[in-house]
Amino acid sequence: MRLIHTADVHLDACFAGAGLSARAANRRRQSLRDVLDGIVRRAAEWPADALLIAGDLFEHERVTPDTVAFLKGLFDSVRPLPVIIAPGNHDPYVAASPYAAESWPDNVVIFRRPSWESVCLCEGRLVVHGFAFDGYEISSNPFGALTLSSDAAVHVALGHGSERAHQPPDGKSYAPFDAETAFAPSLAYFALGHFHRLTEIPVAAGRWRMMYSGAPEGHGFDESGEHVYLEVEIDGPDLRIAPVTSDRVRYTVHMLDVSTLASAQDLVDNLRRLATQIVVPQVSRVRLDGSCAPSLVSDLRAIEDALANDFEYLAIEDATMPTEDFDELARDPTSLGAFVRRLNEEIRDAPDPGRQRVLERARAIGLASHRGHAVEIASLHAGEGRS
Ligand SMILES: [Mn+2]
Repeated sequence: MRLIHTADVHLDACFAGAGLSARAANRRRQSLRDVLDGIVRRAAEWPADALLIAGDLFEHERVTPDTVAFLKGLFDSVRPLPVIIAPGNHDPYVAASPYAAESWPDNVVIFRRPSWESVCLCEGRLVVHGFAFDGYEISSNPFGALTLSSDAAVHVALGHGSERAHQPPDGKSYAPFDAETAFAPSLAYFALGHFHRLTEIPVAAGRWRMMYSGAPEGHGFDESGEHVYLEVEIDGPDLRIAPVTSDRVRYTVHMLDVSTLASAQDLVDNLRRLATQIVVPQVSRVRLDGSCAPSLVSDLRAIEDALANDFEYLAIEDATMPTEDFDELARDPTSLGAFVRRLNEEIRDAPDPGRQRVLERARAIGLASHRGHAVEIASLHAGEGRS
């Protein structure tokens, strides 16, 4: 028996949280459609015996009529492949949901209640058990209440919820459950949605497995790295699960020390190398640190524009410290110029490297204090002391 398991596509997601521009968000929403399209086509070509979608296919509050038309057309195009949907907390089965209000192709099965229902497929050789969120909070939690008949069929469960031991500490839990209580004898596979990263929930010895496929493409910088869907093969007592890369865009966060770069061209070259590190286009946040000439980072928006073809989206954050031209400052016809000139001479004539470091710090602190910047005296002692 072959299954494809995906979840948490979040069609029509907003992307405001990732700080993207309206243009970038439009491109990201299209990418989510393209990713789902690829998974559904793969299910038809492999071919899978069923496509399982474990909730959060779209966002109820934002889903457009056109996205509903897209889904209907997509699912219709792979008939008679069964498409089984267990609505989650973002796409609950409520009266106003397109799940309830629209008619769907006859190969689409949508669970409607917060209690277990079953659908028999493949002339009764495959039974998929699932439930639906009936609101943003589920009215009754069905985990632990699954009972199966013991017969020759392959039994698979499909649902959306938070396994307690793997719940991210800052996340709100929905339909919480413990892995062991979710088990039912003769269950082969539990296809879960809600956690956006691929996660296997370890279960006690037996021939069943419990997986979160994760979202097939990330939705923000907190979902960086590769995303997949799962190809599951159940062959008698054998169960094989293959994660397949599905994301067409990947969120990445980089740090780049600019201290050794001579010009903005070096910065561009370094950013281009980051862009080619992985094969899929990146939605990247790059933080620059170290020290450099102010001219190197004076127009980062221009660099973002210049690299529009290298990155899906690029946001450069400047955390650099400016390096100073002390010879230039020494020519300044002010008391600051006189101060720098004097320190430059003392540094040049310093009797040893230790004394030279102290004088360099004194010059940096004097300059910072002249400009009204906060001066961290502790760093003077820390740098000098024990050498
Ligand atoms: Mn989700």
